[in-house]
Amino acid sequence: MGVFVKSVLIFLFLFSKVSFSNSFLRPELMIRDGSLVPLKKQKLQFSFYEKNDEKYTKFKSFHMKPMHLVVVKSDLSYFSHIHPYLNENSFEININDTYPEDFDNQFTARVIPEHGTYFLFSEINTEDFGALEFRFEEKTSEMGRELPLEEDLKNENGDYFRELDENKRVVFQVQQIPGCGGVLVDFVFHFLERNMNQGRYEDLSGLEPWMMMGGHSIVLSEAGRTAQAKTFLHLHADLPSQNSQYRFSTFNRGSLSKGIYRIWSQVKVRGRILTVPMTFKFNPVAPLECS
Ligand SMILES: [Cu+2]
Repeated sequence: MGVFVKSVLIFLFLFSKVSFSNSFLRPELMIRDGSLVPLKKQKLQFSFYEKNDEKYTKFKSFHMKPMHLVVVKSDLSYFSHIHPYLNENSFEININDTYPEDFDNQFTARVIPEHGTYFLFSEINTEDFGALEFRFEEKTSEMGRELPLEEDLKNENGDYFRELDENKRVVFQVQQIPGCGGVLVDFVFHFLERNMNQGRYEDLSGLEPWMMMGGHSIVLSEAGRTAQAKTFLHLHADLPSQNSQYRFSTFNRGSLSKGIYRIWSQVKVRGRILTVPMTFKFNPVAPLECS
């Protein structure tokens, strides 16, 4: 690349306004054009620096990717889970662009669909510090609308459900098993399909693993006005062996408090990724009293 082109590119990149360091590395997010523009193809570039300001280089991939990046609008109305590529020790990806050759980057086309504030949660794996998570906040040039989070509907059994199309639906439950020092919380997605002959709903068939796991999910709290203040969980489920019920588990030591949450589950079925959001009320139960 010529020196002139390079300096123009450097000029076009501006530093992120809000990012959150952890005690190991300082992150830097550069956005082509300086700030996010709805539906415009833009390159995001993430770099990480050590305390002495040297660029960190010892990355390892996990779940088959060098970086997992979740981008949500601040009102949690939009979600995408994408995978920047490692290039000269920075992680790069074009958002609002398509990667037809990369199945795992099919959600890059509509990362910033409209004006507003966006939260970026990036996860990397390092040789020295293990897996690390970094959060960023970016705004487009206009405020954008903020939609309230509406709890999903419940069926006659009191379980949340969502129709995916006229023949597929998901039933969602939160189960809690008290333990010593915390509570095992299972987020259970049961995927069902209508049997055309009998009319009733049965287990969905054709489940496949995606990125080495049965299913992937992201949990975010309604509470917290900033990316840093939100509760963020990235959970995985095994591929169901008997039925089509995915169980995303976490041991709650207090990070999940009473409130409204949104979870997005992503599973691969018959060659396609199904992304299913659910908005639910969470009421934590008390852990066991253990001596
Ligand atoms: Cu990922």
